[in-house]
Amino acid sequence: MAKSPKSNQNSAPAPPATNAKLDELNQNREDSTGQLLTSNQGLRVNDDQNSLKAGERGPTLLEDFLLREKITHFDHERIPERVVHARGVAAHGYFEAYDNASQYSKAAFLQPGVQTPIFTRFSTVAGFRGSTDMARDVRGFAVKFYTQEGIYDFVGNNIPVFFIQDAIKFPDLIHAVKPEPHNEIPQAASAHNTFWDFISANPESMHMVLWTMSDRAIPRNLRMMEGFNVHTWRLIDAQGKSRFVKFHWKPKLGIKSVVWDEALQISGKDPDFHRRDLWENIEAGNFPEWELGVQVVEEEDEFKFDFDLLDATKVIPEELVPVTIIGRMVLNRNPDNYFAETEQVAFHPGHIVPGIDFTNDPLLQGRLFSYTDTQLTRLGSPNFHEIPINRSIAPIHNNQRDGHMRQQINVGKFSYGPNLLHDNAPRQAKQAEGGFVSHNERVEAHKVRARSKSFVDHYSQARLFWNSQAEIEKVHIIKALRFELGKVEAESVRKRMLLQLSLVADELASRVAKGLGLEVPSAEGVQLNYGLGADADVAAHQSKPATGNEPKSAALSIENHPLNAKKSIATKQVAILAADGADAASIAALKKALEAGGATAKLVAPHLGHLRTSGGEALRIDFSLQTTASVLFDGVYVAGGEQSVQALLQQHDALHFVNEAYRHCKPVGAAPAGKALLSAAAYGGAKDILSGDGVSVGDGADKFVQDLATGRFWSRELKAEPKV
Ligand code: HDD
Repeated sequence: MAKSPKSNQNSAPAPPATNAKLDELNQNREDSTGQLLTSNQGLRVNDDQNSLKAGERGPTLLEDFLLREKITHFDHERIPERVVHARGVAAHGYFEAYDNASQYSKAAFLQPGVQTPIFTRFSTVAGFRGSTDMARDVRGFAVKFYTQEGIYDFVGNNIPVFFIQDAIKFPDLIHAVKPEPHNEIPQAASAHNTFWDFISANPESMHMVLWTMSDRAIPRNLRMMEGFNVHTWRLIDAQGKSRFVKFHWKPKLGIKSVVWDEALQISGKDPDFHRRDLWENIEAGNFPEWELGVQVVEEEDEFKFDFDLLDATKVIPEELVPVTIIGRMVLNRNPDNYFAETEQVAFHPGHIVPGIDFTNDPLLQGRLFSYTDTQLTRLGSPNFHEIPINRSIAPIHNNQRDGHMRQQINVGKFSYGPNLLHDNAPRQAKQAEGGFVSHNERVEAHKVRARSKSFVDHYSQARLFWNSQAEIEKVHIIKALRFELGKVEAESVRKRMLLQLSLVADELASRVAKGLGLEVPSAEGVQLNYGLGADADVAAHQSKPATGNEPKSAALSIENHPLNAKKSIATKQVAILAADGADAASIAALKKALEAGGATAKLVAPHLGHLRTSGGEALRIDFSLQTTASVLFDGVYVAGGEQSVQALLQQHDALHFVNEAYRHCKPVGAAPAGKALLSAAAYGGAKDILSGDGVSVGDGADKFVQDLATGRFWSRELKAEPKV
């Protein structure tokens, strides 16, 4: 459970959507409004629609420098997409430190009340740039802090653990998860045969894989998911004392996900579902907000846990070390240009400031190499820090020079140090002047290529995660595994996965096995710890099968998560189904109740344009039944008015709309006349629609709004499919 500090939480008014970084970006913004067309050299252009030819019907002349400039620039518009996290969306905002962060860290941006401009990019991992937002995948959660002491990058995910313990395995993991190389199938999903082949032979993945098979991997939107910096880091206080820390972003609106069937459909109906949601909410002033939390462990307590703090496949359960909230982040402005900002932003876990430092987590250590290296390919030059979105607002002075696309004009003849002719400028900064000094950890060791035995237990925390899930969450994990493993062609891989799952929990393995039509194989005599060196003592590194009843941790579940205790309808979207003859009063009453709680309603009708209410009023329709779907909303309400309901009864799409919302366990409501539509939509898995939980007919707006705040009514799914 998160501890709340005595803080100036929410006390500071939201600053206008400008800040030091946004102001600095002004020098690069270009607005053509009212301007004349020019070439890239500033020449005014008279005609850029016709090339220069020898006669109207003759050949184009090589002389046409305007044609050549335009086409050449176009030919070079693309840069390599990120090898992972290619599909992303980002927004500007600010971070504000509460009054309790400075006790742990001397970082200037963590001092009481300090506001720091930030740029946050969310992403999927496996899909290409043009893939769907709704793939079952980890979400990247990367925050660039433009601090007074330079750039600090938080390069995290929405899942607190990782698939592997050592960065040297990352290329294997990513080759396995990306589309298979011979035919580039499947897109925007984890590859089937290769991914599960890798996972089934890599027990350290078992914890993370359960997270990715859970609803965490299909978030409702990016505003309602947690963020984690995964590794254990160090915070260094003003006295130089180091403490271990795990960072968390806690969404103010709680954690919400969709169900898999919705995700599949959203991928077709609106592949931009997440980026659209983020964009529209920021435009509407519903600024997404997260609180930054820390789990702090004193150095002397490093070995008091039964897992290793340096092992990125482990969480520190919040019951063992509570999360202390130390600040908040608000996203309040969309970028001006996707390429210039969201595509060119370059994150790096090695961008740190005094007050934060690394640990020896071998996954983190490898990352510290990878991120600069990848920018050299992607952005093409060691000068990527000069690209406007990457530029620090703290001044930059050093002896680095030249390179492709260098922007800075370094004056003078001194580009080395020490120099006596220029008073040693730029001079090294003392610690007291903010000079960065690495934490002086004592390290004395043999050089070995090895994995620590303290990293070996791969199942206990996977089991803790499984045990912590509510029944509906377990059902979703089982269904996800049946789906994913069902796509695997090799039976040997499916069986090996069942074996791995059985070492997490027998119940998990046997329920998945039922869907695959297989028996769970026996673990006897199987050596499980693959991926060690050829001469490694595999027996000594044998993972321990988890046994006994392990405790639960509420923060690992979505259903039981403390953040979800507070019910709210804020920013939820409701579809009101209506047609000509609808009763304006029922629509107005619902809209008013929704707007009072910060939710919005969209009018969905058989056609676009306007509908005429029973009182003769013209209401603007937001979507036709053909251009939207229930999967894009949080709840569905059928407006009153006999004529309207009769018209909707003639529309298969209207029946499907209601039926589907019910099957996805969303609140369904209707004015009294709308009961007929609900009855007609009661087929298949929705046959008990009129008696189901979270269904309100003629109960007025209040009951529907209450149901909307509750969110989902899982009893329907558990009843419809009792034996999953
Ligand atoms: Fe990574 C991008 C997060 C392990 C190598 N990573 C990237 C991004 C995020 C993460 C959010 C996208 C940043 C953006 O929006 O531009 N990565 C993680 C987390 C990890 C992790 C939370 C484990 C705890 N990554 C990891 C390892 C390696 C990389 C072990 C390599 C050894 N990651 C990269 C990369 C990327 C990247 C290849 C691709 C594009 C980029 O860096 O800028 O360098």
